[in-house]
Amino acid sequence: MTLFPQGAVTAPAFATPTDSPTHHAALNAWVADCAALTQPDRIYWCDGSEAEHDRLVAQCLADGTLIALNPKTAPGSFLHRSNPNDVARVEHATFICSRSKDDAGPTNNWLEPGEAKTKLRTLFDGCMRGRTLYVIPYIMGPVGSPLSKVGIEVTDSPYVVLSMRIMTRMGKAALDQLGTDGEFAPGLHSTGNLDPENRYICHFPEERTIISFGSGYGGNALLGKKCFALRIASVMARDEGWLAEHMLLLELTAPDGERTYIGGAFPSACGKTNLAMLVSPLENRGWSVRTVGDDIAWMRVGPDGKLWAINPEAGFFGVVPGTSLETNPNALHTIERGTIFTNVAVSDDGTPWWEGKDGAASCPYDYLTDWKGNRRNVLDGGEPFAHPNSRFTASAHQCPSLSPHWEDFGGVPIDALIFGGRRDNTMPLVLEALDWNHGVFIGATMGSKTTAAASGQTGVLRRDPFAMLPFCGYHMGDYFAHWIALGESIPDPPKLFAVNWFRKEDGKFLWPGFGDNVRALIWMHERIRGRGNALETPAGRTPLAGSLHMEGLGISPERVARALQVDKVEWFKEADAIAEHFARFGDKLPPELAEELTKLRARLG
Ligand code: OXD
Ligand code: MN
Repeated sequence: MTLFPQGAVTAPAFATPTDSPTHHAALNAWVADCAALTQPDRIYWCDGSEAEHDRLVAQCLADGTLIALNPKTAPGSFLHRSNPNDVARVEHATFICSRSKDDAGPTNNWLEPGEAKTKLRTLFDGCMRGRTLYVIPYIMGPVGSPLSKVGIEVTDSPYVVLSMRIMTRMGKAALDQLGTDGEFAPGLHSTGNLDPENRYICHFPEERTIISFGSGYGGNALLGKKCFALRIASVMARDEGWLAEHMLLLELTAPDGERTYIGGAFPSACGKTNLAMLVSPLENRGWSVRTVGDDIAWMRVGPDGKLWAINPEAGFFGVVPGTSLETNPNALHTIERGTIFTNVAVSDDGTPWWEGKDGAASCPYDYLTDWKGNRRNVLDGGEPFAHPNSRFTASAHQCPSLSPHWEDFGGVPIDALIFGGRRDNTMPLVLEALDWNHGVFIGATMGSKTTAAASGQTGVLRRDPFAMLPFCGYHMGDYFAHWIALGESIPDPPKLFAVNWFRKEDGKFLWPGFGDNVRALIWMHERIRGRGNALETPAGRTPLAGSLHMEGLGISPERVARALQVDKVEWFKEADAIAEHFARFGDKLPPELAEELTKLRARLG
């Protein structure tokens, strides 16, 4: 495999296979190729050990990449401040470089692969001079699982190395899994000089390769996550008949011990981590939720005919602001120690702080140093102290609600899939799809208000099919067709649902959300087992009055009814908006989805 085939490059003397811990010839050749182009001072192969971690941390503390936090209030945790121009995913600078433009489809930016490589070649030329080139072998999925896949990230960022060590199974284990001729997805990354004008996150789906330049932000730089586990893996999944999805995974246990596994697609920063780590207010009634994953699911049909899912990640890269004991105690406990915080604020005693941390209580500090490093009086107002997309990076093992099944080799059997978004109106609290194709229609037409997870305007409604708009590595119309086709090939398919925790009335949320969302999950659990009453509405099935578990819910049945309402006037408008959305896909729109729209209109009358 030659990354930059056009133009000869000569590997420098230090980049010989003998310096490498592997006899994997293609891997050694590729690393040598990267080194020849980028001209680092050193090449370092990461082994994933504790000693390596400690050395890197010491180096990052010395050069200011990391700032030590208070060992009492945040033991083993560090703060990283990114360049203020580099705080989120950059969708405008993210490219699918498929051979044919049509394969990228109308929802992706496309660059012709040769043109992209020429551009990248210029940017990478000598960009690691004076720096170390780190080779990160990593596994997405449990070590040794037949569902796992190996990636190699070459980077010049020690922050990326430390973060990949948390987010993936990294180092020697990955090289062992790869052997001397295993397949891997190559990824080359450099922060370059962080010039936003020269920022390119490029994917070459046919070569399963990622090349990312000019950003150190997680979604652009931790190549195992969005780039491999979603954009490249979605193409692999299409080719091989499985699914790579932007979904949380959770385990719901009923009082009788029966378990339901649920996957949930929500756009970025719409509460996936909160739902995955939900604390059930009905725990004392026997209903509990445990976490399997909070962002990505790889799913394939198992021998029993069900869909089985793994979480390919080993940690959480979550949005910090709003995380409190009230909203997500499990996340708060997860990040009590051993966490890399990026772009949060810090108190004078070195305790990390963010908007919403104190819940209903007031901020205990008079002064805070904001995410840009400016010490300000907390009463001064002005910009938030923590960036709205500030993040925590923490190992899954630190999560108190982690399911004992979270790294089962074969994954967990999926009973339900949820599609959710942030919408002020139209979409009810919970809706059951009439059948598989109707569920795919719901996924394909998901709308949600934009958030700070990507650069650009926030709070505007956009269609984000399957929460995959920024992550699907091929033509979205073909992706819909893949979902439709898969329905026919799963003998025992999961039930499909939509949810909307964010519906508003007079500017206020109708539903309390957070832990109380378990009530919608319980209704799903019942529906999957042929119980739980439902009302047929033109949009799908909603819980019949009295069939949602209401014990301890502090709101009136009338308010719940309004949260569940399917308003025909809103849905007429929705149908028109869906028609407009579908028009983008031209003749790639599967006829089954056009038919679903016709059926929706017919049901509306
Ligand atoms: C994420 C995202 O970081 O979706 O998970 O942006
Ligand atoms: Mn995400």
